[in-house]
Amino acid sequence: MPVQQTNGRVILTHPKGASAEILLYGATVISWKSGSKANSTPVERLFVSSKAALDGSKPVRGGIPVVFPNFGAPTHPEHAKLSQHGFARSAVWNFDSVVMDNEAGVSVRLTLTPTPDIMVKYLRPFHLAYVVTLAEHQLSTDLHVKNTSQTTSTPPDALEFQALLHTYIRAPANDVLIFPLQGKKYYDKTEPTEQARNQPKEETRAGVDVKAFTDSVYEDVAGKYEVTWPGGSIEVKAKNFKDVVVWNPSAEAGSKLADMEDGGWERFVCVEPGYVRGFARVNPGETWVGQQVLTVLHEERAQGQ
Ligand code: TA6
Repeated sequence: MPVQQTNGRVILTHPKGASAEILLYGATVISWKSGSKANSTPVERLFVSSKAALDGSKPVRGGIPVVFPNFGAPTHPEHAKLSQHGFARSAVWNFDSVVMDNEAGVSVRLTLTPTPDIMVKYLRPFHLAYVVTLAEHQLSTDLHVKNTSQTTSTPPDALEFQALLHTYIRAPANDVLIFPLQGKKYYDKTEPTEQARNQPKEETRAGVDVKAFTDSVYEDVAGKYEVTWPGGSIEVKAKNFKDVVVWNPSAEAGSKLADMEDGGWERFVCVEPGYVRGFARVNPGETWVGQQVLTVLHEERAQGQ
């Protein structure tokens, strides 16, 4: 059964053993097991803290939370009443349809439109669709943002937003390197003062590590990154997400997160494609699409291989 729905979750299974599990709460992918290249056992590729709330009581600590319409604390006047990272990751989405179901893969579409809970804090009309596609060694997640405003004003009544896929990649954080970000401008959110946090730096490292507390917002990057560690690597490809955030709280910040399992920061790196510097704009009737494609490139060889 390639697509199953059960108690607020959508489960995708691929004929060659891969699987994905999505909570309707936040449209949060909480598991992606890719077909293994080293042996026949599917391998979990995402990190979800064992202390994460999966009952809809708070955003999931792990998986792929959907961040919309604001990244971080709100800065746009229309987002003033919204919490950190916006409402999409804590709203219950609707299971809309099975988009594809064949040998190549399985794909489902979830949607979110303004609910009473959203409308008390966000007045804009919008329609979100999130298409999750599972292939044997790949997971795609596409966020469609439609401005459903009926106004015909000049200039057009644009919907201004930020969007990001907050992907927790399961990996040995101390051994991870992320390429290519060398020469890219970034903002270091671990700096102690607001002024320093807003001062751009240039990435000098060929491979970015997260051995220390890391919270870096890279602006205008190529949209294709490799997350590597001894014996494994995952490619992150992004379209329309012009920026990327690299985050690992290390013990310094991770130990302060109530829903972070002990030492959890040692087992993931967040590589988060987003549109977070400035605001994306979409005019009435138009749709903006941001895409992330995660591909397993290679992995530990099974013993003796
Ligand atoms: O994406 C990095 C970041 O913005 C960090 O600053 C940290 O706050 C992280 O997101 C987690 O945010 P959350 O609201 O899920 O605790």
